[in-house]
Amino acid sequence: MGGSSSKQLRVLVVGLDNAGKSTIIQHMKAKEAPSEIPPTPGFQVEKFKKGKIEFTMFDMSGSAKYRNLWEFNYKNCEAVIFVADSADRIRMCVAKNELENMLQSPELKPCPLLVFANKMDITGSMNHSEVSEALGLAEIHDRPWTIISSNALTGGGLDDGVNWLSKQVE
Ligand SMILES: Nc1nc2c(ncn2[C@@H]2O[C@H](COP(=O)(O)OP(=O)(O)OP(=O)(O)O)[C@@H](O)[C@H]2O)c(=O)[nH]1
Ligand SMILES: [Mg+2]
Repeated sequence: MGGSSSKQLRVLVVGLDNAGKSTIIQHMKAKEAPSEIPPTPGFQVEKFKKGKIEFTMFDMSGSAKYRNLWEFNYKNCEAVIFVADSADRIRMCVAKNELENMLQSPELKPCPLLVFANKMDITGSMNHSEVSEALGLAEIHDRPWTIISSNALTGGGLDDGVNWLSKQVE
């Protein structure tokens, strides 16, 4: 009480359908393995506190028919989490295109970008440097970014991601 001021942070969470966005958010929120989550229709807003930060996460649907909703939150957000399915080699180029489109939008501020190379538990999945290369992250110069391998089922890597985001906005 009194003195411990908490900071609000609005985070846009995007990536292709089935990447694990909602599972990641549920795990961050509840600190336990989430039960099977259905595809997000449109988007959903989740709020929770971690350390000194009150996160508001805009959990966007990655489904092709809803991806046009992402841009309505570009103006509004102060950080972006892009979730890639490391096991989905075939659609990694689609993910790259969507990421590029987003980063080219003048509406999106030069806010921090956290990329999760999710589903690292799946045999044969790409490691984080392969995902980084496939997404062309090295070409991003207009904002702080990082890539972290994650497993949304066990929570592996999620705290590292939250800590990185928290540092960026301190
Ligand atoms: N093996 C494994 N499965 C995961 C992981 N993260 C999520 N999943 C599973 O992947 C599926 C999709 O997860 P969601 O969290 O619904 O994916 P989403 O990105 O929110 O998908 P949309 O809402 O459709 O855009 C679910 O069956 C999850 O249980 C992970 O790290 N490893
Ligand atoms: Mg979802």
